[in-house]
Amino acid sequence: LVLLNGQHQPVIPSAPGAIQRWRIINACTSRVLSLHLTDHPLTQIAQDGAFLPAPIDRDRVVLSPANRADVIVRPTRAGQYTLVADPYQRGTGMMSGMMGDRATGPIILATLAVAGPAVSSSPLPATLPARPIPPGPANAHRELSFAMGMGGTGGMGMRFTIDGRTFDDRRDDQTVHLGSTEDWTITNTSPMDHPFHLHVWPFHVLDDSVGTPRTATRQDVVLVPARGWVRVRIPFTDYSGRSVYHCHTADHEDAGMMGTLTVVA
Ligand SMILES: [Cu+2]
Repeated sequence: LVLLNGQHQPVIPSAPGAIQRWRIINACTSRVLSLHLTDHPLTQIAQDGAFLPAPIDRDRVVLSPANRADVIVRPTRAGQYTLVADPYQRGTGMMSGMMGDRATGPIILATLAVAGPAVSSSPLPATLPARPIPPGPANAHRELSFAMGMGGTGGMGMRFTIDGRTFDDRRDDQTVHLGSTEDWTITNTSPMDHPFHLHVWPFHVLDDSVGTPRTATRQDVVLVPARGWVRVRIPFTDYSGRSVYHCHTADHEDAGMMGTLTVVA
């Protein structure tokens, strides 16, 4: 069961021509939401709370756990529009079957009910105040490897590791100098996707192994494809101190798929 603001399939009233801004947060523990609104584009203006360079009409917005998207919805005609989360395969082959991704059909999240007299609203701005990507070359490159294997606690179940290790808050996994810009390549040797999340320092996605269109803005969660990789550019500005990065699939994080990061002045 997937709820929207604690409600099952709520109705969102609107009028023809009226603008609504929806900030959609994927608060699911492990589900990737592949969202579309029937017969209507989702005009995305922000990702993870940061403006895109310009509004973009999308047929579909894909949010991994903890991703956020701000979308503008302006129906031109009266009618019923359905917000749907389509099935999304988080893994390949056997893993996908084990995770039950195939068994899940489309999920209706809400209905936009458009009725009444038309209203006029001002056009969207052509450009938005996005932060540009920090120029390269980066001061340093790092590689992180997300992996899964057999033999979790007590030898049973799965192990979820980053660079072969599970989380230990007494260990410093990465040490970075304040003010530096780094390119990190996060590889995923496992047969399922892992959403990489870094606290405190948002990043630009440079590239990934499956050609996902870039958001061209700062984000703080990115899906690392099964048996693939993502490359991100991280400006370590503003704050020194200790923080963490982790998989945002909650059960993987709980099993130790997390590391520590120390930014030193
Ligand atoms: Cu994971």
